[in-house]
Amino acid sequence: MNVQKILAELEKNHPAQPEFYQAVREVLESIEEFVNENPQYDAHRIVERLVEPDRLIQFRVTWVDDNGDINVNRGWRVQFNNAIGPYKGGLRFHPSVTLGTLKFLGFEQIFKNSLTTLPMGGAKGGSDFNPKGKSDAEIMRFCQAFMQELWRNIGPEIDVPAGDIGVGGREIGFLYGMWKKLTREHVGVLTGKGRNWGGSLIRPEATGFGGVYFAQEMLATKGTSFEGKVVTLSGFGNVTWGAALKAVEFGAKVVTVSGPDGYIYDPDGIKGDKIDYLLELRASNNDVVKPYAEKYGVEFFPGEKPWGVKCDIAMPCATQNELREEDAKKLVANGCICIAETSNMGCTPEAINVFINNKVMYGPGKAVNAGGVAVSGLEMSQNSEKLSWTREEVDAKLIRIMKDIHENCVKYGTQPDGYINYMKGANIAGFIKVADAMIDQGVI
Ligand code: 2IT
Repeated sequence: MNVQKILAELEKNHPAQPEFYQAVREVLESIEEFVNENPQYDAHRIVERLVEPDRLIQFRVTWVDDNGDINVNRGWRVQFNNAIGPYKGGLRFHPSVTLGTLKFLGFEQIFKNSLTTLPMGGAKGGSDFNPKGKSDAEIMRFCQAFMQELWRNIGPEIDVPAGDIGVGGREIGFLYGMWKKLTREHVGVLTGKGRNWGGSLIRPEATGFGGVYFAQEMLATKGTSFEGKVVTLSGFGNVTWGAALKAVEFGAKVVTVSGPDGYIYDPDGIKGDKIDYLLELRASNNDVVKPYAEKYGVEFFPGEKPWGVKCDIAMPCATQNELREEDAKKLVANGCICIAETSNMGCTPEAINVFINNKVMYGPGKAVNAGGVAVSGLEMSQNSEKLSWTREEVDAKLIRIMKDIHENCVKYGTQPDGYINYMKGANIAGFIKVADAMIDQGVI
């Protein structure tokens, strides 16, 4: 496999999508040696086929705001690869979303979903709609307009969207309502549904819980745990909330959360009511964390990220490329032992190099945050058998899945000196299952 040639072709064929190139480059560089040792993959042109999405769907979303004005947004669904199961992946509503963003996320999702051990292909979708400052009624009308286009392209055995940034339980409800009205079916076409109409217990917490379970496995390789550790988190949404709950339950002290406006530092630890308050912040549609500082009398650092705060464990839980080289250097200098990337591609390639060169444990998003989509997969299973499992049952399965992902990363990522390169391990393990399925299914 000629990585440089494939990347050059990719840039030519998919102009101006730097996040997509970044995600592809990381995977190709990680799997290069493995692919060259296993010539069947090149013989079937697996990598060239894998970097090209199966299908891109783009549509206009037209909706009316509370003033009666007409608004126009773009909507997309990238159906990337369904070799191992129906397309599966979240929807992101954020003004920064472009087709390139969704291609990077869809590409990552292929490997992540493969790692979960469940039968799910990779997809992603969303819109450049900005939920900030919108009323609930505006959000509902937007979701309805979005689904009026998307519904033809999805289905419980075709493509099963879920939430991501800007899409939580409320939005999934509005999207599902319109799907149901248009199709007259009540089936498991979206995940992250409400508990009383087909949703799974633990799905809201799953990404954060899974991230902490994975980090716990990483720490165990060094004979340590969350007990008594200081943890910095970024973000303040669903993922951050779940991670904070579980890290505190495991005996850690969580000292930061952040938003686009800056970060807050709470030296007493974010626990109990303070964690629940994050849900209120998210529901307010304001996209800021400063009110936390005002409510609990702690310091707010406008425009800054939390990576300069001394910690043992750092868990980026917000958005892509939010942890850069200079942040990574600060974390290493401050003695951080574990970076568990709970967001998608939260660290830049330069930051990852700093961790790997310093032999600091770094878990990549596609492994660490796979608990979210894994419990989505369990929601699909429950919908198919028309049963709902107990909290204990879902949690036990999530723990098993995160342990399996960790074992797979160790299997393919352990270096001769014993350092575990989780990025390499996750990319190779995720690749094998999809690539072998593609070979089995012929040239399609
Ligand atoms: O990035 C992700 O894995 C998600 N946003 C969750 C996807 C899903 O289908 O639950």
